[in-house]
Amino acid sequence: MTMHDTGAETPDAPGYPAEFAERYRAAGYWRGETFGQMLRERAQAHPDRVAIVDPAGEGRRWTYGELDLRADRLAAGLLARGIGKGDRVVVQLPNVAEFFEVVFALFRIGALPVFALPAHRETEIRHFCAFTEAAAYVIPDVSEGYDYRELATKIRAEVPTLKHVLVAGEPGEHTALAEATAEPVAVPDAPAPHELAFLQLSGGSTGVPKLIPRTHDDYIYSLWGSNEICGVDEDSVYLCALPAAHNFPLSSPGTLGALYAGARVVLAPRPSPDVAFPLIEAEGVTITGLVPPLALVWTEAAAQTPHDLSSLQVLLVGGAKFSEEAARRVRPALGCTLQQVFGMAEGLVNYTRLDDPEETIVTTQGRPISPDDEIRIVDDEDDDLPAGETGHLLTRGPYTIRGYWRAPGHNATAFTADGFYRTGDVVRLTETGHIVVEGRAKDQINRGGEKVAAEEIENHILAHPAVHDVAVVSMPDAYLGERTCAYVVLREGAAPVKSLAVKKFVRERGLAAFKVPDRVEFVTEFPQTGIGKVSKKDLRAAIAAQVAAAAAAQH
Ligand code: OOB
Repeated sequence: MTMHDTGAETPDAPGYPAEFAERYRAAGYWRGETFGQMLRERAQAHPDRVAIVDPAGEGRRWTYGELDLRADRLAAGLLARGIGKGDRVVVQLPNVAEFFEVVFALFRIGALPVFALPAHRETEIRHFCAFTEAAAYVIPDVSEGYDYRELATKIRAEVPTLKHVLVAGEPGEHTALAEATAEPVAVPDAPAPHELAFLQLSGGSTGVPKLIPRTHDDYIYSLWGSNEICGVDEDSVYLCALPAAHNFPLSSPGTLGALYAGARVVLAPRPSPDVAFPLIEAEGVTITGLVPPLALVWTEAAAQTPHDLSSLQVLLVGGAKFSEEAARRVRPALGCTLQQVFGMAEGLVNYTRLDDPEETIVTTQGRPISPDDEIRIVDDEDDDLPAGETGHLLTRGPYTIRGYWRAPGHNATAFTADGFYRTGDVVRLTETGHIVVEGRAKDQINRGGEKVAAEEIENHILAHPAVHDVAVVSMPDAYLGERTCAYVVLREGAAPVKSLAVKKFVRERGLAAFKVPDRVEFVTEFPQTGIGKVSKKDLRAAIAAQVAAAAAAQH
């Protein structure tokens, strides 16, 4: 048996066991394609079709032929700079056309994009660059008022492996992407389909975000599988309204699914109706994806908009639980079919089907892409529960990872011995095999689709000299679903600290703004569980009661 019979086993991450890889290939899920080849084939088949519309700046429209050539030129330039197969490159770009030029150039040479979000700041970026020993970091110049070049200067001084900073725009002291290109060359050691394509970020529940190794084979399956379920074909127009690097707009079916289909991708610089609605009208957008809070904003704004939204056929909503009440409003307000999506960057993605009865569409989070997605619903002891009961969701399948990147210790608990991923989600199955998400067992706050690992924020707050102990929990919120609340116990004798000072302290540690606690409550001790651990359940109940009482007092 050669390496090629296996999944993506590397010293850095467990791959798919050979018997599974064989099965996934035999079933036709893994097509033996890479992203580099995929783009080349589309460009050869229809060079003049528009691939990417970037309305920012001069309003660029790149054809498949142009995207393909740009990727080739940048790939050659990166190789000339010594960046090659297996090297990690942290990519932190907003929704701009260069995002695709960069990731396809990296895919082609087998370098691995590490998908940072535009909201990430010093602490996260330093970790991604240092932990992955990144060779390069790709940024915009200034976006949403933030100068990424200054951040890059700082990180570059601290991370010895980081030799290159490439800037989409004005480079300052760094290198412009446009200057980093070269005449296309034959790539010496192009990646094979079973090899890693990129590292995606985990929403996480631990101190630092974990990295998710995805292969060309497995991810491309999730793309064409999603395209079939969501009705994406070459006539589709996908609006990317969420941050492009996130797994949902990237692959469900997302921009990469759309490109796989030979469709058109339209990039929205922001997801608000004033930006997105004109784009829907102008470009004839047929499908897009939103997190629940934005879906609510859109359904409300649609009633007054002068823009013609009639081209929109499908609205995907996921990333966090979409309430039944809100789900019912989508079709009447937007005139399109709602498709709920319950997915995770680690793999498994569930969709309601376009022809599901309306009741199923509004009350469930869908069912898996693949007949070979294995679903187990278990109790705390990992024993399977009787049909219909609520429990922990474990999953294994043709596009779900078998382990995080360089995290053997964490993998031992995040996966079962036989390779099931512990999602941390608490779900039940309906008689039709649809999943209903009932809750969460992982120590995470889902802030309208943005994931906050409690432990990560706790570690930052603990660094405050006046803080003795801290517990971060979710609190209910009418708009975001959940927000974060930090319960703080101050050190004995410490001078009083204001809640604003705690928030400021966290912000100044250089974290994404969505991780700054929304509320800080000071207590003298924590409620305990029977075995003497902090009872987060009681803390959640306490803050929920406070929020409810405040809401009642307002009415
Ligand atoms: C998506 O991916 P991640 O990795 O940011 O977060 C995954 C987690 C899930 O484990 C679950 O806790 C939550 O986000 N989630 C949902 C949900 N969709 C995701 N919880 C309730 N209802 C839903 N519909 O969030 C993601 C990846 C691909 C497609 C869509 C979402």
